[in-house]
Amino acid sequence: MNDLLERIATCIVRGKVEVNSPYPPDMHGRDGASELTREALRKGIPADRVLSDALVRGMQIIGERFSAGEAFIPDLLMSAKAMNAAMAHLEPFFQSGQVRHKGVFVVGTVAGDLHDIGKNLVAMVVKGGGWEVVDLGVDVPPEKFLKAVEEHPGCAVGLSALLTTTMPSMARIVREIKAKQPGTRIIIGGAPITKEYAEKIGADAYAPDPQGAVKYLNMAA
Ligand code: B1M
Repeated sequence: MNDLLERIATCIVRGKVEVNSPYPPDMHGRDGASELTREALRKGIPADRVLSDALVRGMQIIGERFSAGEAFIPDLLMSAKAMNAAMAHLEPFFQSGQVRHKGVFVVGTVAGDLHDIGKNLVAMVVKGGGWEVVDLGVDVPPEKFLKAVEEHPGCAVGLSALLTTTMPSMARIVREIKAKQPGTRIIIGGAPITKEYAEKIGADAYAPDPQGAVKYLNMAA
């Protein structure tokens, strides 16, 4: 593992956002996720490698610590803040520079669910894949998805869920969109989601990661 990527992952795990961040006190004055990500990109480390080997890896580690009772909600929030600061530097690297869009992709995290990092990554990579992205945010109810689908005829929809408890809300959104706009293609994803679950609730596709979402959208465009 590249030392720089390891240091970025540590900043994500510890919630060290940038050099001036006072938290965590023992990392005071040291570069944070923001500066180190910029440095990695400047040194030519590919953006997708920074994403998977440093940022996503860091979030996985803090998630495991949370499961083990060794980290708590404030720690997760600081990690999310560090992740967002780093992601801001990656965004330009995922832009395709295309002017003509392949279509509109409406994306959101389903009702009851506040996790937005995975959804933001999907939005960023799909946008880079040449799609216009309409991001509805988090905790999005069925009616808000339906309104967006009506406003963007022919769009594809992406639903993200991170909690087993919000998976039923995903099923409800799929049911309501398919009842009112049957031609709408819906792709779902998120840590607890599987291909079998997508089939069960009548979604058109499951993507394990943002690249899978782009692949499906381009195939069906
Ligand atoms: Co929460 N949380 N959380 N959390 N959190 C998890 C998901 C959890 C697995 C942690 C754990 O127990 N180990 C657990 C869920 C357990 C379960 O349901 N089985 C959990 C819990 C329990 C909770 C709370 C209930 C905790 C509490 O309050 N007691 C609470 C719920 C709040 C709510 O949503 N109503 C809660 C809150 C939070 C924070 C707000 C503190 C924070 C979120 C901050 C934010 O998003 N802005 C948070 C975090 C950070 C996590 C973990 C640690 C990290 C999630 C993350 O960002 N991962 C997470 C543990 C973990 O995942 N290891 C956890 C990085 C991200 C890049 O991955 O989102 O999976 P992910 O996205 C991936 C793929 O899944 C995929 O692409 C992405 C890139 O590869 N993908 C798609 C995602 N969406 C897609 C859509 C697609 C295609 C692919 O197509 C449309």
